[in-house]
Amino acid sequence: MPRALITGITGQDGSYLTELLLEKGYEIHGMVRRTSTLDRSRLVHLYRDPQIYGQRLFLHYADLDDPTTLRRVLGSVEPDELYHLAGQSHVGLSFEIPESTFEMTSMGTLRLLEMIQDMRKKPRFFHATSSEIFGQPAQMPQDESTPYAPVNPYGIAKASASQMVTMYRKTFGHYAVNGIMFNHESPRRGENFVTRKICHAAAAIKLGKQKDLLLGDTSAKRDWGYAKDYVRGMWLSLQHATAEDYIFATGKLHSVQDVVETAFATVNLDWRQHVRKDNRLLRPAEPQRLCGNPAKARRLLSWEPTTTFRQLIEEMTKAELALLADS
Ligand code: G4F
Repeated sequence: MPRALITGITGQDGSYLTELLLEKGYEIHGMVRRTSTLDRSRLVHLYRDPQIYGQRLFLHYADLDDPTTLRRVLGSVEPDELYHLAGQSHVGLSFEIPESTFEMTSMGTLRLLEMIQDMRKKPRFFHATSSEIFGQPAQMPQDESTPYAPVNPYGIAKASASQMVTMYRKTFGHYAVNGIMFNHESPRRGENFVTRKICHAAAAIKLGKQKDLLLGDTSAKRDWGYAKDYVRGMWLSLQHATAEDYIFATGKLHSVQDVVETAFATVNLDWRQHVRKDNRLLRPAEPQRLCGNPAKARRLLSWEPTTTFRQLIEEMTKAELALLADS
């Protein structure tokens, strides 16, 4: 049975990746941080299943800024594949907590690479990096050769972590992959990201549980795909004969305003009556033209995004309606 270790297992991507790897017959180990609230809601259906938890799924306390715990877990699990998804992933917040963002994202990745360096049997390593490394790129769409030009602390931390991954691959021969993930969403997206915030608000307003929706820059554009497709890309990239970097993206740009109009149309509401601008939600700098070309992933991995933007936003909005109706 192949064995995988996942950092960030409790997040959106970690939970979908766990489900995919269980289907594929893996034994899965996840690293979790000790926090005052035990938020494992995305894994709860697996955690409560006695056929799975403690049989094929195991959770271990460890922290990216606590090397002893990392080394202990890596040494005892001896994974075949290590998926590194953990980190402070909110771009806006990275302006407020730049040091801890950099520490966790950049230094945390370096620590894992150094520990792998000391291992006799090295796992294949997947690093979930971000389109934010491109910041304000000269070319659109971006591919694996586009120069990094990050414009916020998060993007800078991801850029340096990605360069470390490349360096350990080229210099020391590690099987180490950068998956350059463009925005990817789902009903499991955190509530402070814009798609979930909008879909939640549209559903809550429809049900009379919320009045207004406050947003920052609604003209901002992103390349938005479906998270389940992107975790399939993570797995595929570690099955390829050689370690490569890959863009995972749809190649299509949509604005925050498009998300608003699609979500409110799904619940038959006029967005103009509910959406307002709040300048406090504007960021000091916005990336531009972040749109990916996934041709290499298509060519080497036969990877394709399966869900359109409209399907994604409609599904997220309907999931919010169902969740709110139950609460
Ligand atoms: O949903 P967002 O917060 O995502 P962002 O900043 O693009 O980052 C996400 O995708 C990256 C690329 O894959 C990841 F690396 C990163 O970890 C994260 O998953 O914001 C999207 C856009 C931005 O331009 C933001 O300024 O929406 C704009 N926006 C407008 N009003 C808002 C809001 N964003 C948020 N979170 N909340 C608002 O009220």
